[in-house]
Amino acid sequence: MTDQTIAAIATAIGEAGIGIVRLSGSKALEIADQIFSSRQGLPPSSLPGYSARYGRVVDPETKRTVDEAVLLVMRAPRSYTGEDVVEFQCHGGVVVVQRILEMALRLGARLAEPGEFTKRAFLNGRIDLSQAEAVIDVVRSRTEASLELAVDQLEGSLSRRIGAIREHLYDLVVRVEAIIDYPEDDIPEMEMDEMAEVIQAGLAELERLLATADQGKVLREGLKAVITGKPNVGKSSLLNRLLDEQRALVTDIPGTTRDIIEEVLNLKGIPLRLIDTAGIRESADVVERLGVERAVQLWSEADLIIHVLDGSVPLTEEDFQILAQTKDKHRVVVINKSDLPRVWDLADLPQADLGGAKIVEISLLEGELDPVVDAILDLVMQGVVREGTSSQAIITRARHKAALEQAKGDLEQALETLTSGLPLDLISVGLQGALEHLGEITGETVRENVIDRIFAQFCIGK
Ligand SMILES: Nc1nc2c(ncn2[C@@H]2O[C@H](COP(=O)(O)OP(=O)(O)OP(=O)(O)O)[C@@H](O)[C@H]2O)c(=O)[nH]1
Ligand SMILES: [Mg+2]
Repeated sequence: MTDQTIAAIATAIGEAGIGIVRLSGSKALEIADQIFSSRQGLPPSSLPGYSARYGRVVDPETKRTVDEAVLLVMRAPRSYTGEDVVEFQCHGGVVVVQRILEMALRLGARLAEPGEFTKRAFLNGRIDLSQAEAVIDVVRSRTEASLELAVDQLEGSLSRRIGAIREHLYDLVVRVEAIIDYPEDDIPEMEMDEMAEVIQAGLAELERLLATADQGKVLREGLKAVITGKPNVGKSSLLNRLLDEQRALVTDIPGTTRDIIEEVLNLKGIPLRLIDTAGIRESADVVERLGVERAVQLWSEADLIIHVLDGSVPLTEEDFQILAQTKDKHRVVVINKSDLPRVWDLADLPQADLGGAKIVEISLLEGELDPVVDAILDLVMQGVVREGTSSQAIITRARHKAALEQAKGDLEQALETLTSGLPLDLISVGLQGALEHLGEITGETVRENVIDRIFAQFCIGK
């Protein structure tokens, strides 16, 4: 464990009501003593944990006051990181927080890495790894549903579920090892049945958790909805209408949108990552061609494709191509410009390429948007968000899903070994494997580089 004291600006840089500089480590109070002078003249190091004092931050070199501030003191081990922590709450200005940080660094602290405060909380056993991951999910939540999920996980909903499975498996390992140690005793039939039951129960629990993974991913990361279609059909108009703002340029010149435009929309609690793209066509223009290439690439990454067609102009090869190439995707087909005379109808579309697409006809210029929103929600609800959120743990991360799948494989192997009467050592190997993989979720058995990667996603000061 490191005894370096770290410091960082914990609030967003910019003008604000207050700005916070945070220090954590054995020297935090000593540093505070040198730069903070409280109204009553008590040095911070004399204060008990969980106290706040009003005073001035003074540069020890120039003796000049940098700002007025409130100092918070939290003492080890009862602090966020488990170490001594002090926070300077000063006026929120870019220079003020910067100056306080610089003084702390000058006096022996080092600049914190992204997520290092939370990493210390994990390393000091204040929270487990799944809870640390939830911290960043709370910060990044875009909708109430994703926030609720993150807070549940932060409070240990997943940790408890995983912990319970591990406990049962651990008991089983102990039993198996005991039998291996006394091989002369015959294993009673009942014992075997009981062991199989424990493994089966573990498997069922893993399956229950895994079944929530699709829903969890959508709630945490949002659903990637790509708006596509040939030029000038109204893709950018759709984006603007959904966002209720003039986000993308709309003109009657085909080929207006060239770059990818991405915005997040909260659709009844589900974060929808809406992506407007260049209209699909062969183009001699290099910039436009790059835009089209990126648009086509996005089809494969999309959770949902919104294909816009123009009902007022004849169908073209591009329309057919897009329909054919996106037919394996969840799709909403929007037939736009219903305020103008229609020159083709549904029967003209290749039925084989329509698949399960939801088809809506609207006018983005003057019609209601509800049919499109309902169609998107319909797909989302039936496809991914089956049960709605509940207080039970939901798997939100690919990392957790992968670990659960591996644990499941291990348990299946253990069960097979047991039922086919193979040596008990092999069962033990399977059980140990499952324990290890489950431990990766909570962090008991995780590798250093995985930990580093997780905390690297955090912001500095968290
Ligand atoms: N009459 C009518 N015009 C529409 C409707 N929706 C969009 N438009 C017009 O169609 C033109 C193209 O709209 P955009 O939203 O820019 O189309 P786009 O698909 O993004 O076009 P590109 O970016 O060039 O691929 C604009 O002049 C819009 O005002 C509609 O429902 N009815
Ligand atoms: Mg456009």
